[in-house]
Amino acid sequence: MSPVLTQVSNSLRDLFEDARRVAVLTGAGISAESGVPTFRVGGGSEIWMWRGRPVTELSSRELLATDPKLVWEWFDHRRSMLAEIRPNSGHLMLAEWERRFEEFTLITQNIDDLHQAAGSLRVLELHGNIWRARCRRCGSTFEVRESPIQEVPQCLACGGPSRPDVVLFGELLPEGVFERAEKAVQNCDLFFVVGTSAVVYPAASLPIAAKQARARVIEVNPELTDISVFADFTLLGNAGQILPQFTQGRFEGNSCDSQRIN
Ligand code: BV8
Ligand code: ZN
Repeated sequence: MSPVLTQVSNSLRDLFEDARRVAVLTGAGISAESGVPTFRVGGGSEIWMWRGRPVTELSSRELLATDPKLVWEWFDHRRSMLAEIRPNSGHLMLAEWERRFEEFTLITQNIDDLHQAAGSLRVLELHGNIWRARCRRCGSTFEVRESPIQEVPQCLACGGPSRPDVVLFGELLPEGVFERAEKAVQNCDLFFVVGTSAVVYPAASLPIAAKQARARVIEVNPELTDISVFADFTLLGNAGQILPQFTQGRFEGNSCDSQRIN
């Protein structure tokens, strides 16, 4: 089992300062401190439910085929929550890291646009974006910022019906995005896995790809996950508190290494 720490140690800071190519994969957990519900609550036992249905059904290709209006209502419910929500220190820190490293790739499973709101300029959105719609007739995409929506938004190009421009369960990821993410994690020095239960594929395969290549893998999560075994270090804590420690002052001596748990 890799070292499990509760604070960033001086040796981790050295790794951070020496890194030239860094990649980060984020999941719902990085938005939790902003007040956005995660998909798995209570340590992964229960799944987010709405109108008596689990998120895996509400965000599924099948439901879009049978009840597109309900799918829009589900995403509009989440958009109305997000309208008042701001990025937290975890998002802001990653936006700062984008400017710090020679090569920096931010890969997110989140559709909440909070990385962009925090100032991240280059975000690989594996699962799309909740503020974009896609025409079901001609495929063109357009922004839909109004929330709640009065009716299903019509395509600006052809007037056809639209759907949220997000990847539903059972759907393929956008062309090329996953491949660019995979290439980044296979060529980086450090790969951070922040706030994800690493259950959903193919996103969850990225930490394994990083490990098989040459990266040192650092996990940031209040709980251990399915990929903790692949991590070189697991930092047990909230992203908003842990990530800033990589650039904050050092501890005297090496006392913090004694923060290991295992
Ligand atoms: C695909 C957008 C090929 C929508 C999402 C049967 C048929 C078809 C496919 C499958 C199948 N069986 C399995 C699959 C594959 C499936 C899959 O993986 N299913 C899972 C449920 C097993 N994957 C797919 O369908 C993908 N496509 O495979 O295409 C294909 C196609 C057809 C047929 C065959 C193959 C598409 C998956 C994308 C789905 N869309 N999002 C929406 O947002 O509603 S996925 C969605 O769920 C998220 O984007 C994210 O990826 C996932 C949730 O995971 P997390 O982000 O990790 O969130 P979670 O709540 O789980 O965990 C939060 C973590 O944060 C916890 O660990 C917690 O401890 C931690 N945390 C909490 N607070 C903090 C914190 N960490 C740090 N700081 C804190 N403060
Ligand atoms: Zn159209």
